[in-house]
Amino acid sequence: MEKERLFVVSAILPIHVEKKDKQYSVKVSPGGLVTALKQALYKRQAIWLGWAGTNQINKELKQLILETGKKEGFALYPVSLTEEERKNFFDGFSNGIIWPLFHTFPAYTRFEPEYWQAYKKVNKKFANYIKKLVSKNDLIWVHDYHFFLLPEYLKESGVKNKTGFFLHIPFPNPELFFKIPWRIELLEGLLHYDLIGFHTYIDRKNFLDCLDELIDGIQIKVKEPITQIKYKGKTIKVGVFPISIDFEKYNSFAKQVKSLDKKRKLILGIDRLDYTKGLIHKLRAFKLFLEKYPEFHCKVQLVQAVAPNIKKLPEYDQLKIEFEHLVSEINGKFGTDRWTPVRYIAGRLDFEKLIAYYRYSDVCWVNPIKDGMNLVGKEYAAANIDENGVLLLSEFAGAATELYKDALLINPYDLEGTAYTLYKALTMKDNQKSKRMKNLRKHIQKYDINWWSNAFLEAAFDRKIEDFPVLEEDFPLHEILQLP
Ligand code: GDG
Repeated sequence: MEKERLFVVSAILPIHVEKKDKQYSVKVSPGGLVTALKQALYKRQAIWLGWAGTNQINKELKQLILETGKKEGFALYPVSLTEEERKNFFDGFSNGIIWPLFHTFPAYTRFEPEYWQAYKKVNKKFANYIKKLVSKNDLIWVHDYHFFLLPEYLKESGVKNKTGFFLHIPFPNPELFFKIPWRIELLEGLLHYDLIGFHTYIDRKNFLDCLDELIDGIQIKVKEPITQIKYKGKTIKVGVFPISIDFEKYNSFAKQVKSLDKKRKLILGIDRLDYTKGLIHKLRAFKLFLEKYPEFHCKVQLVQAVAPNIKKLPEYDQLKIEFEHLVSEINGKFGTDRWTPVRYIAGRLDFEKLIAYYRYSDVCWVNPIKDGMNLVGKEYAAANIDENGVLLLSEFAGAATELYKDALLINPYDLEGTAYTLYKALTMKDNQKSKRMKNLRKHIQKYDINWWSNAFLEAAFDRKIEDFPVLEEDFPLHEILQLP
């Protein structure tokens, strides 16, 4: 009997392609999803399908991508898109409609009909690629908001494999979701998956409420841990699987990092440049904090790293300008020749520096307006091995549904409340800090990334990571990808 392999689909492959002097180089990017799936993929006969981040896929690059995957022990397969498809599918439907709306930013949406056409077209394209590569028993795990329609097209093209879907971003309530002109098609598309997974119970509730109001004849039986839906003779499972991190990696790396040359208390922010991350609200609350608590002048510094966003949309340029303006305003108003209140790092920190900041910062400030999960708070706790830090966490991050007891929760819209909670974090007694941090670390260690992958795979396919076939010494890449 043919073995069941794991077939992963994400919009973008977890790689970074560079071209220098007409020579390509390809590296696997150390993003969250790779880490999450590494154990299930590594040296197993898994295939990962996605767009390579460039439209210029030639034979040489394709080969290089295959070889890069091979080194990691799994097959990477690039999907080709035209520039128009890329623009209307990524910038248009995915990041110009779903991303802002699902993160409660309806004013940023543009419901252009050509975006919808591209979304359908690219979902169909992915279905055709999968059809070519999939074997009868493969289990297909699809990731994120780019693929609501994919399982329907897979069925239409005769692919009958089991499919599981995980949404990495929040699911909105009906009032927001109903704005989408193609709302019924999106829900009906999703209902072709065998399992649909969310980060939180709130997301699941929102999804079920939308189904209940929009889909005639649907039967929903809310049950823990897995809810069952019956629709058109099919049973669809819905579950809650809060994603996590590789706790051991952060915990053990933190033991090796060099100490920071610290002159004052550090408040740390690690974010991608995105309007969902609450960066402007954070700076405004910090400004208020400095106004209200002058005793902290010269004694604290907000270190805020802002990693660039690959999404090229006007909202991001605008955000960068506004953010940088506010940094200068705060530093100009409160700073002295010896003290810069906000240390803004424009760009990605290398991993070692990131871990050093996690270990030695007194407070980590996670301030999203809305976030599916947000892994930064979990990483901070895992690397805070001296157990003397405090996590300041927005109640609108998925992580708050798990960490609410031991983090200090904030409403990022409430600037006064946030400034006061920051004050509480900075003045908290050592025994309180260590008690809270111990509890956070215990929870994150128990519910780590392996817990997450296994919980999803078990619910979707009744399989665990170790059930997937291991590769022989010589990786038969061409055979796996059925290439000539
Ligand atoms: C989505 C959902 C959900 C950031 N700056 C630097 C850096 N990072 C790393 C962090 C962390 C990751 O980026 C960001 O994690 P998020 O959880 O915020 O992820 P998103 O990219 O928003 O993605 C989110 C996630 O999917 C998983 O389901 O949690 O809600 O939006 O790992 O460490 N890493 C380094 N330098 C930086 O400057 N090295």
